[in-house]
Amino acid sequence: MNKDTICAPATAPGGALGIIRISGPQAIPVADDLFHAANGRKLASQTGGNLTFGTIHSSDGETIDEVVISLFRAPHSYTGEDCVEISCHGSSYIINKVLEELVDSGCRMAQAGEFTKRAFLNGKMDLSQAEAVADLIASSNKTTHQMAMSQLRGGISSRLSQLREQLLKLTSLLELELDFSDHEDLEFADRSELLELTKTIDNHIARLAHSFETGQALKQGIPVAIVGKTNVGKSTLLNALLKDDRAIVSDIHGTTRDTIEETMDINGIQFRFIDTAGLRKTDDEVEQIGIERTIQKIKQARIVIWLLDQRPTWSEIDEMHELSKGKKCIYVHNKADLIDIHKFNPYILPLSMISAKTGKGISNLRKRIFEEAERAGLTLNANEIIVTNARHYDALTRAHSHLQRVLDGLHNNLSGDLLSEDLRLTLDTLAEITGGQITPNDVLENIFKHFCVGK
Ligand SMILES: Nc1nc2c(ncn2[C@@H]2O[C@H](COP(=O)(O)OP(=O)(O)OP(=O)(O)O)[C@@H](O)[C@H]2O)c(=O)[nH]1
Ligand SMILES: [Mg+2]
Repeated sequence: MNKDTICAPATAPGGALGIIRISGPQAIPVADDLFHAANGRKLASQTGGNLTFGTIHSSDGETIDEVVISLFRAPHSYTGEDCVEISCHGSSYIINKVLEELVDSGCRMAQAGEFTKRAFLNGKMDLSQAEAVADLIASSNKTTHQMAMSQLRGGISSRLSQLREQLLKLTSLLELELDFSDHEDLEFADRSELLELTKTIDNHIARLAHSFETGQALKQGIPVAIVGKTNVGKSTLLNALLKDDRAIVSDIHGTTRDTIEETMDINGIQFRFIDTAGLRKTDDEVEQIGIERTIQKIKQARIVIWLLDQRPTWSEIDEMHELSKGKKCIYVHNKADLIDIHKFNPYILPLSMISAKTGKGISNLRKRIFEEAERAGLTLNANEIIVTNARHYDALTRAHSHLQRVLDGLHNNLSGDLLSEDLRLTLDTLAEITGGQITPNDVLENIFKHFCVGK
């Protein structure tokens, strides 16, 4: 348990209101020292969940502000400790003055994340939920909000606890084999059964680890590269998609030298549009570096918009396919305003017509980009767990490799004690994600819970 009482501003400066948070054993008496309740009652005499209006005073008698105090009593608070939240006016003078008084009365300024750290240490949430709090605060669109909310509500934790149950079952089966191997009348689980169970668990872990790539794309914006020859209107298209004059547009071939990235929401999903240097043969060294970057960006993209302004040759079509193999591609013909559509000879590629300059076809293109993201599995399903945190991904990858060793061991008919060791490592590694601890007692309990010895 923490003995310190900590305090910190909980709101960003500049708003109409500011909230100062205090947590710890002295939170209530310290607040009582500064606060004069309008109803004359001390906070110490009140139950948790109460709001009290009054004034805050400095030790030298200055009235600092009129405030509302929210009182939370342990364990029914965010941190699990006694907590006080002072809602005052958002002036940085007021907030600093109140904090100064609190520190003079024995509080310590909280470190970054310390309230949430205490919530974890006091068992109010597990580690992955604590991390979700930071993600929730950072969320800027529907998807990142939804992912953080799912994690905060224990989405990952409950999936991990299902996997843990299955791993414990597997461990129990193996330990049973070890403990009673000299009892010839006892039957043990078939090794092929163990193999099947291990494979199922491993698939789940691998799938979770794999979802990290999607999680990253959703968090940072799904990368969409806009590529094509010079002067086809890539920068004009970027500007049209963003509804902003972001990139330089000119009729000089090779205007864009470096890549330009900008994010934008479509239907609550964040996309990262990347304008690139036009593809052409050039002796210009700088332009050549730009073109190499374009090729890199195609590789990193999930969706590639191939922009054209004239009919491509067969070899150009082959080249486009080759460069963007494995990507979701959208072929778009730009400068539709210059074409007489009745005389236009459509080409082999399935194609959208737009005019980046006049805006024609852009909203359809946006729709199409969203559909491609859906097709690539980059939109959220209600029950899907997506890993967005690198620490979780790291633990899942390590758990997967421990379990691979168990699988190899089962294939090679290794003894149960060697397999148990890797299983334990898998369990411990997964437990790192939620910050839980596995004790050998769990294994024992599980043996007697699931099996009846002597049957
Ligand atoms: N008529 C017409 N002109 C367009 C359209 N889109 C772009 N342009 C013009 O085409 C020229 C090239 O546009 P950019 O957007 O700079 O082309 P880019 O593909 O980025 O060119 P680079 O950066 O050199 O590779 C400019 O003069 C634009 O105004 C369009 O839809 N219709
Ligand atoms: Mg350009």
